[in-house]
Amino acid sequence: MGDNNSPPESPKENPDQKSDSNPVAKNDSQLETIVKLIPDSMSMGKRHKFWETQPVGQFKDIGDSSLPEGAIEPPTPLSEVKQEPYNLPTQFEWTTCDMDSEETCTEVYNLLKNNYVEDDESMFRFNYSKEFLRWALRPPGYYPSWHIGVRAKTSKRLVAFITGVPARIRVRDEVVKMAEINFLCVHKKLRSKRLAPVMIKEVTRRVHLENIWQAAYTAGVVLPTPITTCQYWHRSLNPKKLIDVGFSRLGARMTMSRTIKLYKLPHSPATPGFRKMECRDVPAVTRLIRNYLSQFVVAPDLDENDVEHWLLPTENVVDSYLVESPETHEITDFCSFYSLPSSILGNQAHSTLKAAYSYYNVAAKTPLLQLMNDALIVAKQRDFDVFNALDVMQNETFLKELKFGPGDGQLHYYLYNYRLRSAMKPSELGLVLL
Ligand code: MYA
Repeated sequence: MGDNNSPPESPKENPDQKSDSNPVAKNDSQLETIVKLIPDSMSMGKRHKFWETQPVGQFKDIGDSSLPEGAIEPPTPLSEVKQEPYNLPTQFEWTTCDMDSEETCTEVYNLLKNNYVEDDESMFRFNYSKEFLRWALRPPGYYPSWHIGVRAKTSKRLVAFITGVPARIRVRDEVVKMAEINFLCVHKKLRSKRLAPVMIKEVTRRVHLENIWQAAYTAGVVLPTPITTCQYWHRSLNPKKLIDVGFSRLGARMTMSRTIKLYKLPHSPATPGFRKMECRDVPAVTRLIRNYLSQFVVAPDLDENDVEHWLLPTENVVDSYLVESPETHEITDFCSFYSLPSSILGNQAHSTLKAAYSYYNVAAKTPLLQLMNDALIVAKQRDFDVFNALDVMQNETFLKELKFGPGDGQLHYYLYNYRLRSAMKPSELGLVLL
């Protein structure tokens, strides 16, 4: 399989280094974490002037089993939370981005379209749609004050952005109120000026003002300290376009026509009773998903309102399908994917790569392999070029068989102010962030 590119968030692997030269290896149970972090051990060796001051797992503490699991710092009384925003360099000012406003939403969209995550070779850049941003940023109970922008004072141009949305995340048997932090972006011309730490501190302050003290986030870069490190896998749906734009390469001894044949899919799903999720399915889907997610170490605690928001199909944003037993009409299985195109940079023929991202899938009766093959079929019907999936939950059980190929980068998951006693395997993680 010739896929050689991950979604733009994952960096290319660094050269291997010997694991036994790693001074932080303290016990065997941590070996997996450390081995995963070694390709980025440049980052582990380097100082993190900002992150060293934050309540996050520190590299020096990896493998120290005397440290307790749970909050790293206790909450402070709300009256002690700083009431005024952090200071920005004088030429900038804070703005709260009202995502209901078409004008503001367009400004955010354009900032991200031109400055958000790229792959290492700058071939692709995420191009989250406006509808997607509205969906991602306005879940049940969202706080408008957590949609934070920075403007240039004179031109009023939006030059940076960071967001949080509330979520209940279960870690083992404790459900913790958290913020999911996403869309951290600083305009390309303003990079490396330490704006990001100020933005992170400001979002932290605003989260604290709501009496929330923990957060979850992902990044393609290694920071102190991932709770797990996942890999993206890619399933070609439109191999010719993927090869033409440099997303994948023709495999050794493969011709284009053999490659097209290899990835061909049936025209319609195979599972009897496979259909799009509807509003009336929310209670059954909630039961199915809650039960399924209970097996993972870290997973969202979803109620019916969350399921309605996050999983009910929204055109060009999120797609969900389920299996309704033709005999009993019971909802037995569920699969979903979200739509996140990438701009193709500097290609004459194609400007957009249409990518579907595996979201939450539950195979209670139908074999997972068959369910996911049906998901690929409907994604192909909807004209996606590629179907991406992380190796989280039980995804490893279908990736190879369904002709996904590994990407070349990694996605690291983090918790803020919450320590796990040891890192997890990706298969122990039941959380997908957008
Ligand atoms: S991940 C997506 C991040 N965005 C992009 O990759 C888009 C393209 N890149 C950019 O826009 C900039 O390069 C960014 C950094 C904005 C990323 N997460 O201002 P600087 C640290 C956390 O000089 P810049 C997402 O959105 C870096 O290690 N920290 O750098 C989740 C260094 O600190 P230290 C990061 O390149 C975000 C410092 O920033 C990241 O101009 C979760 C340098 O600052 C990163 N992705 O700007 C945020 N990249 O010296 C954390 C760099 O210590 C949330 N840095 O190494 C934490 C929870 C908060 C809420 C808590 C509530 C209780």
